[in-house]
Amino acid sequence: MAIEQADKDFFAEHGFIHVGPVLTAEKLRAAQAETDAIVQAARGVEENNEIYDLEASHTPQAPRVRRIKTPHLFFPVFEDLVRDPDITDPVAALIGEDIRLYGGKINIKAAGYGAPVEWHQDWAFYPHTNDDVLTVGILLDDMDADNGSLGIMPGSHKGPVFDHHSGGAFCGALDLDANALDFEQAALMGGKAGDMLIFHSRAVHGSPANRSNRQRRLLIWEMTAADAWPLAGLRDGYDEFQRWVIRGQGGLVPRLEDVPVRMPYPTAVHGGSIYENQRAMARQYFEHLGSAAGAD
Ligand SMILES: O=C(O)CCC(=O)C(=O)O
Repeated sequence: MAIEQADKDFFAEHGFIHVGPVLTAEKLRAAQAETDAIVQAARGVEENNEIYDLEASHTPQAPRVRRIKTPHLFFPVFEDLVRDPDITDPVAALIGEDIRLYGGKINIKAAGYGAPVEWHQDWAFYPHTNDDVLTVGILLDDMDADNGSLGIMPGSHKGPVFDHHSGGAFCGALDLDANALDFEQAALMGGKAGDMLIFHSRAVHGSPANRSNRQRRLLIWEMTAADAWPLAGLRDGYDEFQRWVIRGQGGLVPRLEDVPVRMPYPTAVHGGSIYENQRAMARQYFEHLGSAAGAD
């Protein structure tokens, strides 16, 4: 899908764009089948590990997976998709030819209970030296208001980094009492399986639990300009940082811009994933259906 100037203007103004289909039917089926197989393999898994983030109601006998972490590190189908030009071309149109993958994940909202993600800015987790930091979402299922659509606050990427702390520690979610945003204004990002969405990492976004009888799986790539360096340091070390230049060239000269920054410290009380981090937030916006006790 070619990105036109009108798309760039829309992105600059609103902080997101719906790119349209980027996966062929064959690639979509392969990604869906691999995701199903990974979820099946969670049978017997006792607790969160380097691959799985599990719903609070998960048991080894009845697996409930809420996220597959860094699928590109473990599963070739997903490593191939990281570098697929059908995916990186629209990204290059927005942030240039030199692109680094910062991270990746597959968020799974299972039918009937799949967990919400509370309102947040990705940039609050990983501020960089410049603004060319994007979140790229590839729908593995049709997504609509019923099965847990992602909502994005239009224009919020142009505003501040909001406070994502609770009780003095980072909690990965906007403090609803400190930040009076009208989330009714959020744009609901629907689409078809195989479509791609892109939003700026400072765009405020979140999504409700899945009450429908259809699962909603979203493959997410965090992509940055190769000269954007993470201000909190190289999480996985220098070699790994440079290994994930997925298009064009890396280098040793960060590009510095006057960007709003708030550091994600002290670290979250509950570590391991955004779902865990957000357990510590003072007041939740979305209803959590995921555990027998009714709290995710
Ligand atoms: O899966 C979703 O709807 C939200 C994803 C997200 O914001 C995240 O994982 O950081």
